[in-house]
Amino acid sequence: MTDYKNSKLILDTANLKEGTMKWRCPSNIALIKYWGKHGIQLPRNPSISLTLDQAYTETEMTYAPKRKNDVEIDLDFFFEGEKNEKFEEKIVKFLTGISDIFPFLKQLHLTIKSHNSFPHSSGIASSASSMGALSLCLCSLESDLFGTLKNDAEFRQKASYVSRLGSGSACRSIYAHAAVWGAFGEADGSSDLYAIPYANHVHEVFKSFHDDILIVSQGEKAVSSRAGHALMEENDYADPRYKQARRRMHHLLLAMESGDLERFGTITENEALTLHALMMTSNPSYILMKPNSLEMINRIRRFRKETQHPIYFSLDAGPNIHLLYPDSCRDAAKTFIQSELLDLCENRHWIPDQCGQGPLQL
Ligand code: 2P0
Repeated sequence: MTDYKNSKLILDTANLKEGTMKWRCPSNIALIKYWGKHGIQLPRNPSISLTLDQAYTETEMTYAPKRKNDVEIDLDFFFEGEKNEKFEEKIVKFLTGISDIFPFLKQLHLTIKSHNSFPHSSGIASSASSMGALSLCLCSLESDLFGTLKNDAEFRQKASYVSRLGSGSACRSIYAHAAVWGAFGEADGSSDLYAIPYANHVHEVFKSFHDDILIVSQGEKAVSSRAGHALMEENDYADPRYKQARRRMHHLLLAMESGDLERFGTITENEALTLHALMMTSNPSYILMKPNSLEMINRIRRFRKETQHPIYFSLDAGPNIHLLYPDSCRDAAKTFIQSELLDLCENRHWIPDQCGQGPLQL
């Protein structure tokens, strides 16, 4: 089993110079959903996602010798240009938890500045992009200070592993276009510990696939994903759900390999609704979709039936609708959004996005 604990990564701080690293990491949309976990973000079932492009976090990390010796992790954290104590506390906890992987973190003063390309309160999951960007900075830091992780595959695998410890879905954001996370016999090299790149196994049509995010509500979610995952432990449908996810994974991987959009879309929509059905059947039960989410779903299905355009939807753990379609439907989708969906969006707000190249070092 991969274990990244490494007590040798200790610095000679007498000769340490300041340095900075910066990464942009996009968010991702799961097609087969990760919902239910054990241990430290170990998934109950495998998942596959498309990596987005325009919805991203940029994180800059500056290091210098430690200044405060009375704390384990000496960190100043700025979010959207302002010192943010709440996030700082969370990140200190995360960094403390991974200090057996990066023991040198206890020898440094870190300044981290982070911002999102999308409004913080837009209801878009930011944990995937923010944990991805932070983990990439940490691996770059190790690489710079110790000359390790020079091989790209090795670098990304460690970044994916570390980001999973922060937020499960983040581990899939490390790779361009598509990623699989969770041990699954049909995906060679897949693991519960980190995601693997999957772009080489999917049809070209998915490399320019669109995912426009229609903002139904920007409010904070009533139940966090962390709490939602935990409720799966007592959900009566949990076991059949995990079996179903594996069956759907099998069919979706085949559909994505061959470019069968109808099969892709049917499975993707069923998965999105299953995720929300699991929330509704949790105890206590909860509902994150809004009336306008359902109205959009009805309009998307009606539009597809009338026009035969392969335009489908997905949902994250929230009320917003992800509109998924191939680049060939770009014009039809834009007209459809403007004429039928924008009036259902909060303040007519939407984020055009698409499948992208994955993280970028800046
Ligand atoms: C996913 N989601 O596969 C699923 C489906 C949202 C919908 O994983 O507790 O923030 O940090 O591992 O990754 C969102 O939950 O949860 C999520 P943690 P995370 O993308």
